[in-house]
Amino acid sequence: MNLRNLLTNEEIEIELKDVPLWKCEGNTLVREIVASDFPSAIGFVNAVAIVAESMDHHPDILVYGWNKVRIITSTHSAGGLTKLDFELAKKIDNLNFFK
Ligand code: H2B
Repeated sequence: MNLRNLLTNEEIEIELKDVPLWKCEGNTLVREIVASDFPSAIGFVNAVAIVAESMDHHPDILVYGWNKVRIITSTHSAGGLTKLDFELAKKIDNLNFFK
């Protein structure tokens, strides 16, 4: 199975069960984080950047309201969600950055 193949709605529903911190918004996968402070939010963003670069799969990242981070992933080349987005989500969760 090609990781960059577009998933069906049924496949997305199944994948979502493995990433309860994430929700589907349109054709993207989103996680919202409230960090304790700005440096912590930025530290998280840096950790996500390293994971994303290692996968060659790059989410949109929004830092706002001094301590909030919104991670938005979709596969641009496929025009929607693929297995790669869920792999990225799991790797970000496994960082366990906010204990
Ligand atoms: N990130 C995301 N989110 N979607 C892509 O389709 C994508 C990417 N493509 N990172 C990668 C880079 C591609 O441009 C390179 C050439 O592999």
